[in-house]
Amino acid sequence: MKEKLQKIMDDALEQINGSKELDKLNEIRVSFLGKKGELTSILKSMKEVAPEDRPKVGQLVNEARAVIEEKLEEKKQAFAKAIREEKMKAETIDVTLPAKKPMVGHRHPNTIALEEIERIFVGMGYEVVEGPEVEYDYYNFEALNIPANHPAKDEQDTFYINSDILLRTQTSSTQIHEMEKGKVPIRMIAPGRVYRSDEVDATHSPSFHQVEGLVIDKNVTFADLKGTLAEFAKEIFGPETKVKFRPHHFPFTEPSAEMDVSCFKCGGKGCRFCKGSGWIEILGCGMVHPHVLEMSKIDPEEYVGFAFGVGLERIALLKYEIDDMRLLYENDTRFLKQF
Ligand code: 2NM
Repeated sequence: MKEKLQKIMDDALEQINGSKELDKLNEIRVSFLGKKGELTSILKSMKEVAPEDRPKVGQLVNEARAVIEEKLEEKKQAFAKAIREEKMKAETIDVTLPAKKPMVGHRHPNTIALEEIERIFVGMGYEVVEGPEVEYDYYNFEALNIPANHPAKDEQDTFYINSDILLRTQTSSTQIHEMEKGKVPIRMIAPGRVYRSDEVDATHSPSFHQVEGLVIDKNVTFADLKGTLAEFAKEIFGPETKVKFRPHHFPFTEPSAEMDVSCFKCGGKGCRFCKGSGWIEILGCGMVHPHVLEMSKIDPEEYVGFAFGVGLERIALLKYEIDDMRLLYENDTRFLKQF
């Protein structure tokens, strides 16, 4: 019996040592230690062993089992180690390779232009005030002296939510709210998104951005307006920039004007950029209409004001020489990463 056991053990160890893969180890385990395995069958034939020898034989079988199990485990660890080492070799990392550059975000040209405009006016003592994009007809039109029959009120031009509520077409509505608060003097700019029912093309979009400015105080004059906007133009387009005011009409200002800046490409000589004229139109402005002040409970006998409105996209397009407004809305990172 002892020799038989020794033989089984030798066989097992030989097979274990000679095995080349993990699966083979399992087969060996089953054939020696499994239910129908060789060692197990010795235990089953114990009845043929003399009773007094049974404890001894049992002990020997258990010892043999322990040795085989230990060897199996050892071999299994050796396989695992070899597999790991092979994997490490295959997956080596070249730590000297340059790292991939992470994508870095950029400010949108609109944002850059807005921050610049805000910086200029905050520097002159203006407050930045935001207001709602969904407005009452009153704040968007009536309080701005825009009569009921004005073409801007047409459904062709304005997005109405109902007969009384709409998407603001200008940010002056925010200035009406500010005037109604009754705190004068006022020096503010109102930047924000506005909506007009326009077809999309290179210079139009149904939603764009405006910055409107308002100053209300005693003894404010058209000269203050001109000086302020001339300074603004120099800051935005460079110190050589000249400005020119042309008479215009807005219902909410009287007198009203449009301001042109000398072309910053050709310095005023005339080029493709300014379409040969030497001037580029950039904003509308004027002295706040007394009726507008009155409706917002500001006494036009005591207070005067000037106001202006500038398109943010227009400034961004000019400043960065972008020729199609749609580029500002598509969020193509190849475009945006230039700024
Ligand atoms: C413009 C042109 C001229 C303007 C007027 C007002 C207010 F609220 F005071 F009446 N805010 N903004 C104004 C004046 C806007 O945009 C082209």
